[in-house]
Amino acid sequence: DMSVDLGGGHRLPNPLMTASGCAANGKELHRFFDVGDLGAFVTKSVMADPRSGRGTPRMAETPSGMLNSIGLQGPGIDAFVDEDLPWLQSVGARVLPSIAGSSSTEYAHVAAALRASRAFDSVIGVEVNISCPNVANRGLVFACDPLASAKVIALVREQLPRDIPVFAKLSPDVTDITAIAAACVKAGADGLTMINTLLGMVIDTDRLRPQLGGVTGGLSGPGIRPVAVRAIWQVRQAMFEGRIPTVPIIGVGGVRTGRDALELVAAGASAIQVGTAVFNDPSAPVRVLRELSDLLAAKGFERFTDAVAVAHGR
Ligand code: RRO
Repeated sequence: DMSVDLGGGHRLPNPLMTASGCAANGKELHRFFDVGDLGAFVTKSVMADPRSGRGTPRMAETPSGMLNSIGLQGPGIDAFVDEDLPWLQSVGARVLPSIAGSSSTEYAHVAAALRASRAFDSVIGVEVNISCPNVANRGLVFACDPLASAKVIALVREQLPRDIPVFAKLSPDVTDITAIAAACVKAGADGLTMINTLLGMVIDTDRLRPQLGGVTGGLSGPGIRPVAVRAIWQVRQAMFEGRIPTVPIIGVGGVRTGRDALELVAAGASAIQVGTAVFNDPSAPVRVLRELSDLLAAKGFERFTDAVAVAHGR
């Protein structure tokens, strides 16, 4: 039994999710596996208006992972609720929409529009992306400031019914991630997603110029897994010590195998997202689920939640 409940009474059949951004609305991945088989499908962050994103090239590969400077490309919330969400509902997906904004009122507007959607029944929670590294001005990364984070979370929380858990997606690019986590949970976040990409940069040494159109980009993939493990562990430890109210953590960062997923669970996560790995193996999320399930069975666990309880009992 791999099922898990992350709040709001929505029992997910398993803890595996896509990571936001790696599969915009699900159609790309549905060619490779049934997105309804995931615990939940997480969308690319959606903002109020359509956006074309930053200049190209917007992706670069490095030995430790991938850099992206997409810059919040997307259809805007109206097209999302008219087309993307109904399609996800039609294939039986449980959806965790990721939302973004350049002001707290934009986040609130996007959340309210989601709630008014005819396909809202497919939504099992909302992931609030306060940590995109590719906003025009780094000063606008809400997740670098506890007060700004709290304001966004509180406003989004107000727009949504109680049975829709709100997850705050945190940035690893902060001095003390436990302070941001505490601010989000105290403002009403029902859970945390950790972590977004780590700000990085690649230079083309032939041209002696930055490789990405956006100059800097977010690093994802194998190189950030130890950062995710550290961040999740620190926040879980703070919950254990009573410094942060205990809420579920969705772990994300460089997961490519079932063993990687188990590492994030052991650090403190109760669900797992797979992102960059889908670029080499589009079915990676369901493969990781199978591998995690086999690994837990080999360790004698009958239920995923038993493994979570043992891992988090420190
Ligand atoms: O669109 C992006 O450039 C982007 C976003 Br919103 C994010 O949250 N994380 C990331 O690495 N890229």
